This record gives sequence, C-alpha cells and structure tokens, in this order.
Amino acid sequence: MKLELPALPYATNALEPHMSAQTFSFHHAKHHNAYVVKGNELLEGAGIEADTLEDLVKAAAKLGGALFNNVGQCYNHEFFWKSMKPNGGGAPTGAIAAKIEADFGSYDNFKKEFVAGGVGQFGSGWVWLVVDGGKLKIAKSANAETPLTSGATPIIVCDVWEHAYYIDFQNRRPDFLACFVDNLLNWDFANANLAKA
Ligand code: MN3
Repeated sequence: MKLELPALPYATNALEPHMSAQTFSFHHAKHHNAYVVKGNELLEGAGIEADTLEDLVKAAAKLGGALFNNVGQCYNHEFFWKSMKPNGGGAPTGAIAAKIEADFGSYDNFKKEFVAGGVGQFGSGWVWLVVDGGKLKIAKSANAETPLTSGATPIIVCDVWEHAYYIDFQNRRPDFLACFVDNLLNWDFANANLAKA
C-alpha cells in the first residue's frame, strides 16, 4: 500500500482560536505531506506488504531507520488530526468518562497527568492516552515512535513537536497541552477507540 495525505476531518480554521489555519498550512500541508512523500519513496522496493496503516507501521518498525520514521509520522499525524474536534475537550462523556474515573481517580487528575506527560517529553515527540493491560495510562513517545509497536491501544494523542504549537503558543508547551485537553480533545474518537481496545 501507499501512504496518502488524508483530508483533515474539519476546515483548517475550525479549531481557531486554539489552533490556527496558519498552523495547519504548515503542519498538515507541509510537515505531514513531507512524511507521505518521503515515506512512499522509501517504501518502493522495501518489500513490505500491508493492508492497513497500522500493519504498515508495525512492519516498518522491524526495519527501523528513516522508513519507520516517515511511516510512523504518517500514522501519528492521522491519529492526531482525529484526536481533535471543534468545541471538543472538557469533561468526557460516554464509556471513557467512567474509565477515566476508575483509572485516574478523576478527570482533573487525568488532565494533570496528560499535560505533565507532554511537558516531560524531552525534545520532539508525542503524549498519548492508551489502554495497556486493560487500564487507561499516559504514554510518551519520542520522534516517530508509537505505542502501537509495544502492544498498547492508542486512544488519543497530542503532538508535542515544536511545529505543532510554535505559531500559536511559541514556547508555551504547557499552555498548548492544557488548551488541547480543555478545548480540542475529541472524546467521540476516544470512545470509538476504547470500544475496540
Ligand atoms: Mn507534527
């Protein structure tokens, strides 16, 4: 299979004022697109057969290097776009609300741990909400790494590479992460992923 640049699930200005159309013009149209183009170049002749992006990531992880970095970034970014929605964030609804109470004690504690996870990821990477061993947990990954390759089920992700927030928040990564949880987090997507975990 070939990598593709997916259309965003909303208009590029739909998440304003929290994430600007200008950020999407770089982050989706340039950064994500570059991973698609480079990943497809590297996939030619790599001999990988996969039917889904998830299987492609797992196969590329065995080869590592630039191939994995570009394929992993395609998966991570597609998951990130879906992890947000207009008027998202705030207290969760549905099955994930009870699961957050059970595994984090409270929504406020989840938020604290998610933000701390993203702040604590040194350099470029990602902060995830995952199901691992039946429990919701916060996971961090560096560069293009993803919990998919360690057997956890991704539920939500936030990109903490500087390109994700520098236009809108400059160096204020903690404010970006708090804004993601308060205003952007797509609990419908989280519930759909939880149902598959
Ligand atoms: Mn990014």
